[in-house]
Amino acid sequence: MNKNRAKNKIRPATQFFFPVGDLPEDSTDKSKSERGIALMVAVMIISIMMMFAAEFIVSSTVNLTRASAQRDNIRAEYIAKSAANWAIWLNLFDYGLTLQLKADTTGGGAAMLEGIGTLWNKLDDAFPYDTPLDVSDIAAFSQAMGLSQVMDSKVLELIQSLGGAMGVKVEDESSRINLNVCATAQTTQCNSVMLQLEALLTCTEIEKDFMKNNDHKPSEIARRIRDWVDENPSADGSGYSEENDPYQKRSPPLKAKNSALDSVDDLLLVDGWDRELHAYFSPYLTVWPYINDGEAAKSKESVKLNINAMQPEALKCLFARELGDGDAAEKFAKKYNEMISKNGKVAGSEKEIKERLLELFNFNSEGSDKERGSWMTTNSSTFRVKGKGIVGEQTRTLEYVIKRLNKAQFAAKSADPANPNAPWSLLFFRMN
Ligand SMILES: [Ca+2]
Repeated sequence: MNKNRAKNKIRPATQFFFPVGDLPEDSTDKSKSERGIALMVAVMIISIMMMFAAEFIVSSTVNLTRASAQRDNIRAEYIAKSAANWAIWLNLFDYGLTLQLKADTTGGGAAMLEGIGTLWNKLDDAFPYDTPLDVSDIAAFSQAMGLSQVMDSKVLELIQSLGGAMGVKVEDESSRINLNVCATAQTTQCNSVMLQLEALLTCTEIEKDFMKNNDHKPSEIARRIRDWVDENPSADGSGYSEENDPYQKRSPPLKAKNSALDSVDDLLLVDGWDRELHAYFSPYLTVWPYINDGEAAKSKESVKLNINAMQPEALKCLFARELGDGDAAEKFAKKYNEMISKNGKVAGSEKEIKERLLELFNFNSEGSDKERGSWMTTNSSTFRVKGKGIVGEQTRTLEYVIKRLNKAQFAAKSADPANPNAPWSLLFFRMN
């Protein structure tokens, strides 16, 4: 009986070891209950295998994405570095050209200088920082600027091969009010900066209303900035008897920094200087150059602003008193624009500065207010250079603040073994 039963046990048909089809009719109840086990085991094995496969696919996709992001990031970094280096090079090329043309006594120099303008400004136009353009446009720009004659063509090919977009910006820091002048305990110069700052904060009716509506007293705000920066602990004209009074009430309590600002954004720590004020006025302010050399700090140069590079609205503010009210601002804008379109600049010499101040504002540099007459210059020494590279989803930015060296500074620096040949010094550096 048992023998016969074993003999009659019929296995289900299989394919690749998996059961397929139905069992024959005569199979017993026991074999019916065993039918699905092989199938379940098989399904489990397949599931596990699929999990491994899916994990493998996900991890290789992630790795691939990360690798290409890394590649794009490095490319973007090189584009940003190229942009900044290019801007520095053009900036210094301009400097050399200006110096050379100034030394040219044949008379041809002055005429050429006006036609040339600043090369770095053109770079700024060609590859706007805020809306970077494709690096493939570099060749056309280089051709138009005649740079192909002084640059190795392989350099262009190399930059183009990086793909992506480039943006450049050069900002003239010598056209902004330098708050760090007050950090060096030179009272005369710091007082000039206070006057400049106050003039900016109370420039037109718009500024006056703005300060009034926000309950700010311009002279007090200016002095709180001075107290925050200058070495001494005294407070004068800031609305407080002690410089630390407003900061001690904060949680945690603070003390005035009593040294140079690291960036204009440090102002947000100063009592009364809020985000709104910051957004409105910070574009006209700088912390560069920080002059910690005693002799240089005593020089009037530290408070001078480049009349040609200054934003016209800030220039207007410094002489708003003479300009008067009514349609004076419109007249100023008209005259200013005429000067720029005719000569490409406001003034080319000390003598011209005086003439232009009289013409634009009816300001007499020889009058009782000689102080303000001495604020203007036609030279710039400090620049902020920004380079941006975008490849795919990756954006890198590079920012330098550089200071051109004069002859004596360059001679001193040439002895520096670390970087003997650069005719500029690096004041600030940031890569993001
Ligand atoms: Ca102080």
